[in-house]
Amino acid sequence: MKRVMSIQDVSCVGKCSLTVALPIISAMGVECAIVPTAVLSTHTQFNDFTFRDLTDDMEPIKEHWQKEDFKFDAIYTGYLGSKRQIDIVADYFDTFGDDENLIVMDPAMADNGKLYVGFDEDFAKEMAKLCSKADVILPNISEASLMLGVDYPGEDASIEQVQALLLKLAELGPKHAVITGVELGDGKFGFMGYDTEKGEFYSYGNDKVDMKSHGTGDVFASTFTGAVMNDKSIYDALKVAADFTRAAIQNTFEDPNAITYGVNFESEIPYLLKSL
Ligand code: PXL
Repeated sequence: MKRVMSIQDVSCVGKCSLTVALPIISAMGVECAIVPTAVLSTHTQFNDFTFRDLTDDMEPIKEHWQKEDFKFDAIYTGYLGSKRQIDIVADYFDTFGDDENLIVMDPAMADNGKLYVGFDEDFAKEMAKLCSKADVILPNISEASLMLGVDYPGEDASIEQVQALLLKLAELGPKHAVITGVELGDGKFGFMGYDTEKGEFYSYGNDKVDMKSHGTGDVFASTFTGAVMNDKSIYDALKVAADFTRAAIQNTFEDPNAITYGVNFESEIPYLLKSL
C-alpha cells in the first residue's frame, strides 16, 4: 500500500486540512500518516478560535521517523502556521524527499485577494521559497499573487494573466505549477497548469457551480495526491480532483441543510472511487 505524509493543522470543526486529507486519502486506498502542525477549535474563518501550536513536536516526530526508517510515496503539505514551520517543513522535504516520491504543496494562506488571519506578506514570500523543493504546487489566484509579490488580478483573471502567473511560479522551481479556481471562459471553471519540463500549459474545467465554499482547495489537493498514488498521471489526477471538488460543491449547493463552513465531500466519496 502507498503511504502519504500530510503536514497540516487539525481544525476540529471546519472540514479542512487534516479532517479532509485523512478521509479522502484513506478512502482512496492509501495510508495517510500525519504531522499535525496545530490544533484549532475551528478553522480561522470563525471568530474566537483556539490555537495550540505544535511546532515543538515537529522535529521530534521527524527524528523518530528517521530512526524508524519510514519511507513515504508522497509528502503533501497544506496550511502551515508560522515561518518556523515552513523551515521545518523544508527540512522534512530534504529528509524524506527523494527522486522516487512526490512532493505536493498547497500553500493554503489566502482567498479573494486576502491573507487569512495571522499571516503577513513576509509569510507568503517564505512559502514561495519552499515551492522550490516541491514537485507540484497548487495555489489559488490569491496565493499565487501573494507569493510572487504581484498585484492580485481578481478571481476573474484572464487566461493571459493566469499564464503570466504560472510562468513566474515556474521560476520558483516546482516541476508543475497549477493555479486552481480559474475562470476558463464559456462558464467553465477549473485549473490551469504549466509543466516546466515540457514548457507546456494545460487546463481543465467544468461548468461552474455558483457557490463559494471553504475547504475546497484542501479537497482538491488531497484528491489530487490520492489519485497520483493510484497511478494517475499528473494531468489525469488533477482532472479527478477537479471533478470531485465540483461534485462536492454541487452536492452542498443542492443540500438545503448544508453547513456553511465546508463542503459535503463525504457523500461524493463513493463516486470518486468509481472514477479511479
Ligand atoms: O482550508 C484552508 C485552511 C486550513 N487550515 C486552517 C484554515 C484554513 C482556511 O481558512 O483557517 C486553520
